Amino acid sequence: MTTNNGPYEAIVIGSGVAGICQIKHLADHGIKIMALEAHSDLGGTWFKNRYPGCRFDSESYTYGFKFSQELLDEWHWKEQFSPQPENLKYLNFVADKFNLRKYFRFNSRVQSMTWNEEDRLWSIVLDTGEEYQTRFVVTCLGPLSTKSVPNIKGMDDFGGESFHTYDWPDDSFELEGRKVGIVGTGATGIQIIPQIAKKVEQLTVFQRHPNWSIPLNNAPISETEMADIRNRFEEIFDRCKKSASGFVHLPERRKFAETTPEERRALWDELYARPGFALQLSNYSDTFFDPAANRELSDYVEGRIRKRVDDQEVADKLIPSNHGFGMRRLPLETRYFEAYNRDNVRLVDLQETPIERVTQNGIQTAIETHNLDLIIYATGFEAMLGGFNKIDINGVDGKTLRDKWQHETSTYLGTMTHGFPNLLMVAGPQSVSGSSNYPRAIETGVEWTTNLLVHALNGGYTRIEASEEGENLWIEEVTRMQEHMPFSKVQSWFTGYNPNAAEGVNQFRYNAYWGGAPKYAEFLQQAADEEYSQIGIE
Ligand code: NA7
Repeated sequence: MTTNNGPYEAIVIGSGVAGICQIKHLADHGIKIMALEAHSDLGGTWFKNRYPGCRFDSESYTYGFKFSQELLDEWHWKEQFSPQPENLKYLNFVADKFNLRKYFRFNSRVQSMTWNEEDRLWSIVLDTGEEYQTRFVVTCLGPLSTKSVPNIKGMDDFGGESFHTYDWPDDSFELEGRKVGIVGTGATGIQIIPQIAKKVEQLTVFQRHPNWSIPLNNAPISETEMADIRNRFEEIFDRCKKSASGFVHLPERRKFAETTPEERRALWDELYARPGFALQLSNYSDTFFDPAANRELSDYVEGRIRKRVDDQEVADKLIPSNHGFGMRRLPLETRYFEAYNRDNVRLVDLQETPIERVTQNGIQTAIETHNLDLIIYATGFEAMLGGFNKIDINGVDGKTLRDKWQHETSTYLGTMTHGFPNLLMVAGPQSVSGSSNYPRAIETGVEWTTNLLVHALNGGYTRIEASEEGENLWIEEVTRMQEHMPFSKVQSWFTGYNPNAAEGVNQFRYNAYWGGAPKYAEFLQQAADEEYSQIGIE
C-alpha cells in the first residue's frame, strides 16, 4: 500500500542547488520521488545567507545549471558575480520552469533515518514526528549549512541583538546608527564588512587570524554581453570541465622558476586586476608548491594590501603570518581593505587582546570593553559533515553514521558509505564539491547518482551498498591527493577544521577529494563502466 508518506522510490533531502538538480533529474526518469527541506522555502545556501554583500565568487555564468539549453537561453545573469537575491530568484525560476515545486515539502526537518533490512527501506522521521518510507535516500545537505557558533562566556547576557551570519534576519534589517561588532574575518566577514561599514555608526571587527584576500573585480553583464556568453556556453563549460578546479581560469603554462622577477610582477599585476580567482588559478602552479615562490607571491599581495590601508599598524594586523597566499580558502573582496581607512571602523586583534566574555553591553577583551548594540558572528561552518551530524542516521545493525565518522570520514567516491545501503550523497564529503566550482561538481554527482538509481530501479534491485574494499581504495586515493596538496598541514575547513568544535573532535580530516574535478569524473565514469563492481547490487 502506498500513501502520501510512501514508500517512495527516492527521497531527496535538501532543496539547495544540489537538491533542485537532483529532483529534476529523477523526475525526468519518472521515478516516484519527494524532497524534504528543513526551511520554509527552497534555495539552501541562497535562501539562508541574506547578509549584505553575499554573492558568488564563481563567475555567474559558470554557476548556473547546464542541463537545459532552454534555461541557458532564457536566464540573464546581471553581474559577473551575482548577488544572493538574484541567485535565489534564479533557483526559483528553475523550480518553476520545470514544475519542481510540487515535489518539495518545506518546514520538514529530518531528525532521524533508520534502515530496515527486512523491507529494504529507509524510514525517515521529521522533528514533527511525521514518518516517510523510501527505497533510496539522496542527501543534498550542503557542505556549508551547519553554523559554527562560538562558545564565549556570557553570550546569553548580551542586551542587544546578536546572530550568526547564516541567520541574518532579512534584506531590510536596519543597520543605520548602530554600534556593531563582527567576529570573524573569513570569506563571509570579508564580504559583509565593507558593505555595512558605510551604514553603521561604528563597526568593530574582532579578528582572530587574518586571511589573504584579493579583489573580486565584479562588473555588470549587459544584454549584449549576455548574448555573447550564451553563444560561448559550450566553450565555457568545456573549459570548466577540463580544469582541476571547475572554473574558467586556465593555469599559466610557464613555471615560476623559469621567469624573471619582472615577468612575474607583470603577470601578477595583470591577474590582480582580473575578475575572480585568477591570481590563484591562473598563476604559475609551482608558486603554490615551492615555499620560496609562495613567499614571493605572498609578499606581492602584502604590498598590495599595504598600499590600500592608510595606517600601516592596521595593515600589519591584516596580513596573515600563519599561512602563505592560497593555502586556505581565498576570500574575494570588494573594497575590504579600504573599509579600515574609515573613521568609524576599528580592528581588534584577538591574538593581542583575546575576548574574555560577552557582557550585557558588548564584548570585553583582555584590556577593554567595546560597547555594542549588535554582534554579528561571522564564525563559519561545520563544513562537509555538519549536515550529516545533525541527523541520527542508523544503518545496518543499528550502527550510526555519526559513530562511523567519529574519528575519520570514509566514503566510496564521496557518494556512498559502507554499512548504509541505499543512501547516496550529492556534494558529500570526499567528493569534489568542497574543492571545486560547486555547481559544476554537483551536476557531475547528480548525473552519476541518477544513473545508478535508474540502473537499480530498472533492474528490480532493492539493495545497493558500497563495498568495504571500494571504500578503502577511495580513502587511500583521497589521502594521497590531500597529502600532496601544499596546504595539507594548514588549519582550515579544507583540511577538516571547525573553528568552534567541541573538545576531543578530530580537527584534521580528509573531507574533500583534491585530485581535481576531471580526475574525479573519470573515477565516477570508470565505476559506471565497470557496472558498479565495488557496489553490492541485489
Ligand atoms: P570561515 O572561512 O571558516 O571563517 C570563520 C571566521 O570566524 C574565521 O576568521 C575564524 O577565525 C573566525 N572565528 C570562528 N570562531 C571564532 C571564535 N570563537 N572567536 C573568534 N573568531 C572566530 O567561515 P566563513 O563563513 O567566513 O566562510 C565559509 C565559507 O562560506 C567560505 O569558504 C565560502 O566557501 C562560503 P580563525 O581563522 O578560526 O582564527
